[in-house]
Amino acid sequence: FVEAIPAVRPARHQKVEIEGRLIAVSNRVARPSEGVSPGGLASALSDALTAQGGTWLGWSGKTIADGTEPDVTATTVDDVVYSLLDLPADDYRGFYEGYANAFLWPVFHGRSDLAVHRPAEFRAYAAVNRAYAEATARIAGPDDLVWVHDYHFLLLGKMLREAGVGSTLGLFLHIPVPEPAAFRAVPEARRLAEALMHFDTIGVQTARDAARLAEAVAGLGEGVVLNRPGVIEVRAFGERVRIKALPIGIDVGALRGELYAPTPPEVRAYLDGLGGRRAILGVDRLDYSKGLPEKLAAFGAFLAADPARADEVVLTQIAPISRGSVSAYAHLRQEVEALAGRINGEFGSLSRHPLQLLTRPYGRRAVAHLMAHADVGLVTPLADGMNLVAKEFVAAQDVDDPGVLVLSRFAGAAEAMEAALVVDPRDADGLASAIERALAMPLRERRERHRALIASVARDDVGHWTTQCLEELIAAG
Ligand code: ADQ
Repeated sequence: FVEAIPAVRPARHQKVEIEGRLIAVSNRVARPSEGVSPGGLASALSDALTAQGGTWLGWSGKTIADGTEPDVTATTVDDVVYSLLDLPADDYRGFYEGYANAFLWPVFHGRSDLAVHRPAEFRAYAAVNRAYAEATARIAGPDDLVWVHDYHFLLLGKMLREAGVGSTLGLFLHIPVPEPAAFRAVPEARRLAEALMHFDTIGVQTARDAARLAEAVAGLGEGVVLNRPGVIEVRAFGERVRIKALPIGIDVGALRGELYAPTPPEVRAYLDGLGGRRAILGVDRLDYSKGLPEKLAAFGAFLAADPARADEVVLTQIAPISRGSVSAYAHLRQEVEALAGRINGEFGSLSRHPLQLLTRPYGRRAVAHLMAHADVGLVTPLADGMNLVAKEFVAAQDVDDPGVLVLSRFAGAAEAMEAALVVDPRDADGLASAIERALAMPLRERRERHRALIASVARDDVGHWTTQCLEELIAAG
């Protein structure tokens, strides 16, 4: 059926003319030599850098003895310099597992109740940001564009200026922005807000995030918010910054390319084993922001409404364990496994289980084929910057006989995907009804909804995103 897929323009980044070089900064770096097929962000950055030439600065994956000076090693592949930092083990742990993932991540995802704040971890976060600032200062020239990624580097703008970097500085925040009150409650809120003001431009996923960030930062600095068409300007702490919604997209061509390859044997065996049952699919990292307990509870409610359905459908939930060393994730795993066991215990039979929970990772090809053959995709986060799985699910569908996307209104993706069945995942009965509606949806309606969705997913793809981000950096300079 892949023949029925419409032609899409390649998502590869189109080169943008810049005077200097592009310097991308992110925690993780994907080098071509590693031979891995990286996820969305890494391949987007890789494409942009390959087209533009430039430097990618990030962590080497290695830690060094505590108290040692961070070490930078540079290697060049084609036109891209990979500048990789070895960081002291304690600093890295406090920065990454600590302040970034056990504190900022929950706060920014509206889960301040799960946030663990330890002053020493903030000091480690600042030390790692400082190490990145110094490494960047050694390579950045005045005409270069420095493009920083994500919540790991909220202090970097100010530190780069203090290290004498005169380049244009941009931050892209991949995660959602919390309500201003939650931002203000962060012990270091003023310091973070002031540091953010030293970027020239900040990209976020949605218009809502842009408005929230502007309000939070301006509020903390007793500044002003100026709404201009498509961009917000904040003046505070004696600085000015542009904040703009630049929704990230996927590489539609690469995803579809996976569908031309033979179906992986494990997926083939699974499809053969369905035996006429309808397939519902979930693909998420095992993260409390992804709404997994809510999704499973709603599936339980869907089965409880008519237990005979347990023989007619199967929900396959792929949820590889992530950040296992952060305690909230260990609890979540127990909760999700217990719920899955309960649902299968209650509604399963000697021969069939209505729910398959798989906590090991699957490759991109297997996931693409699972998506292509699913009748319903369930993407139900409680908070999510964008959620690329929603876009991938749409891109993987057969245009003549597409599956239905059920999408949480709390995913950034929902801002441009109104043709999905948009739900509030906290409402178990509402979500159960959406599953029912998706399974019963007539072909004509499925096609109409899919046509609207694929049009926006293909138009606002990852190449469009990188080009827009670079144009915004140039405009802000
Ligand atoms: P993530 O929270 O990791 O990313 P998401 O955007 O859904 O979330 O996924 C990123 C990639 O990982 C996708 O390509 C997806 O296919 C893949 N992936 C997710 N779960 C998988 C699984 N179980 N098995 C195999 N592959 C899986 C952060 C933000 C998001 C934002 C992205 C990009 O949290 O909101 O969309 O960055 O900006």
